[in-house]
Amino acid sequence: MHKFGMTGLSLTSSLIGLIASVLPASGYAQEIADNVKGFDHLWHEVMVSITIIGAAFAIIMVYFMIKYRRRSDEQEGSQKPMSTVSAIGWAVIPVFMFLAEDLYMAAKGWELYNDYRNVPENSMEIKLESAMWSWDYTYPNGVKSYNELRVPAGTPIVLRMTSRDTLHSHYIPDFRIKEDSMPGRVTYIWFHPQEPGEHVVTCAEYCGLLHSRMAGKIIAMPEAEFTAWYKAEAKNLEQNLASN
Ligand SMILES: [Cu+2]
Repeated sequence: MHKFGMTGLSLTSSLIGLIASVLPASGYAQEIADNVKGFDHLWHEVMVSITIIGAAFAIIMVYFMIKYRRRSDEQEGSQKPMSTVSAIGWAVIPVFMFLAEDLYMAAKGWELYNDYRNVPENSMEIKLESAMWSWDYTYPNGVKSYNELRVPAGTPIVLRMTSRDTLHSHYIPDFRIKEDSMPGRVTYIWFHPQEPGEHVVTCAEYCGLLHSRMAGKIIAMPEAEFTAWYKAEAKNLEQNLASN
């Protein structure tokens, strides 16, 4: 009996472990996806994959070109035509092998795309209106800034974007994210500055004469420093409004 009891217990606990590992993480503390690592990793995998496949094809082709080259003008090949079955086999099997590889990569791409579209909980929401030729940011407390976005390091940031005039695209290379902004529609991107530091913002959608000058920066600050700056700016804003 005792023995049975133990088995039942360990079975139950391993069942609980299994269920816990299958359940989605939502409901628990949400882990913030690392898009930078994810995209870099996928890019690396794609490069490795095409390099290996490309090199293998090139080596085999060169080997065959030398081995089966024509040695004199009169020489004729002795190879018999392939049977239908082996011709189909040689076409279909490699296609599925490479397709499997492509689908595997594509699945990883979809996963990353989902991360890129799923805004983490407790993100700080900042409005962005792009215009010829500037980035106009508005913080939740009404503070505005132009071409320079200060954010607290460690907090995910979501930009809700629209445009005053034409199409622009808010591109932050360091965070591997880019999204168009356009009049009459709200689009979004989010990023997670984990450390204090500066990051270039640039416009990635040709928007007229000064498109190439449409650059800005994200300044991720230590949280306490950001809070002090944020409060001071809010106070300035209040005083300006009161004096007008
Ligand atoms: Cu632009």
